[in-house]
Amino acid sequence: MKDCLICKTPIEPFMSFGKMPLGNGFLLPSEFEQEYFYEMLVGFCPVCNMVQLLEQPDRERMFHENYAFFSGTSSFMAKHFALFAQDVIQDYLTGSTDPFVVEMGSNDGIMLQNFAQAGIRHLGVEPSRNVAEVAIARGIRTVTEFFSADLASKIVAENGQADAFLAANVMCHIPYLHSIAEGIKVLLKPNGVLMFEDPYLGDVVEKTSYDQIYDEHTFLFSVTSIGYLFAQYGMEIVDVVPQHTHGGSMRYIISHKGARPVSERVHAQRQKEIAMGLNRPETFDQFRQSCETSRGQLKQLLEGLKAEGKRVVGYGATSKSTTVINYCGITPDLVEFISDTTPIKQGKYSPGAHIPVMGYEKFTENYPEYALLFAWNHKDEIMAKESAFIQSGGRWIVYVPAVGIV
Ligand code: JHZ
Ligand code: SAH
Ligand code: ZN
Repeated sequence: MKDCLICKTPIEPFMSFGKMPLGNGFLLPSEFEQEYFYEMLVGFCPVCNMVQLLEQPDRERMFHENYAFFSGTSSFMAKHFALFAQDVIQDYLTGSTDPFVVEMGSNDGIMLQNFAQAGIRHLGVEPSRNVAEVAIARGIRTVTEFFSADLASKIVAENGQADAFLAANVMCHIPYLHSIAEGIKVLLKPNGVLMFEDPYLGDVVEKTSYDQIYDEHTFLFSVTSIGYLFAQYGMEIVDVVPQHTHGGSMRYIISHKGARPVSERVHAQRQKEIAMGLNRPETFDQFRQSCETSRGQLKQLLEGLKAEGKRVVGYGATSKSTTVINYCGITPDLVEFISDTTPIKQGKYSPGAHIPVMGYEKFTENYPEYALLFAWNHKDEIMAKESAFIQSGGRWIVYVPAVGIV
């Protein structure tokens, strides 16, 4: 039993993935012996409905000066964040003289560059030094720290309150969300908005995309669980906007209670969550069974291809793939190597299973018969540029929403 990180109700896991390494823990052979593992247990809180990890590595193990994920590796995501910034500017900044925007988890500046270019006062809060340095080099104001209630007070003292507090794919990474909510409460102007997006629990359940569960993803959010958390700080969700990014995400727009009208979409999405059973423990027993079925099918497919002597290469050394590879027992004899465009991952080995990670040229210079699409969330972007692979006779292996060859 562990206490729910949001409401302190004691909860039991509905699923164990067993011992897992760090999702972004790409490593060298000299580091194999000391590789870090933790027990990946997932629980559902029947009171606040938050889905969460019951054990998690310390934050410094995950976010540091050698962080492996650079947001700028996807051009589709760069466009997404340009549109996100445009929405913020149009909908929430036009009425303000000298507006101020804070982003938590700003990484290489993929979102804030749009505010910097528009001459809008901004501040990124990004603890992983190597990615933060990319942003700083591009003229984006960034502090290399973890956001917290203490840091929020410092930011206010130095810059005044913010019109908008933004966070993409980071809120769900933070177990100490009470400190974050407290900080945002202090940081936001009376009419300010909090806008954040993260993978949506409804999509994960619907698509059996269990690979969204790994060390960095402490939580899988829903409108219900997020509403519960922020209500404790006198804040409310005023709008929700589903997103196609990262395999199905939700954008939450939150303000101080009563400051803005609440969209009908918020209530409608809560009703959908009830209809999907996201408030019931049985849903997660069912989810576990679906994960087990998916695992069996993927393993069988890869073993069959191996028996036929086919070459299979992984496409995208994603953090998500760490869960799939280790949960399904995918070994270097089933997947020859993983192709990835991120320099810091190349020449290293995948966490746990130690499949080599190679530069993209290794993929193009000798196409395999099959590519296992670990970066399935970037499918449209990838398919659009891989016609030569298909023309060479290559096929894609996918596992979300179902295992198959496409
Ligand atoms: P991608 C990371 O997850 C970690 P990951 C984190 N926890 C999170 O939530 C999201 O990001 C935001 C490569 N690639 O985006 C680049 C190609 O090689 O699915 C990346 O290594 N060729 C913060 O790691 C990986 O794939 C390509 O054409 O699951 C994609 O990682 C493209 C498009 C990507 O996030
Ligand atoms: N927003 C970007 C980056 C997501 S990666 C995108 O959507 O692509 C998550 C980032 O959050 C990492 O760069 C990590 O270093 C950072 N992070 C983790 N904990 C944080 C915290 N407490 N405060 C601020 N950033 C944090
Ligand atoms: Zn709870």
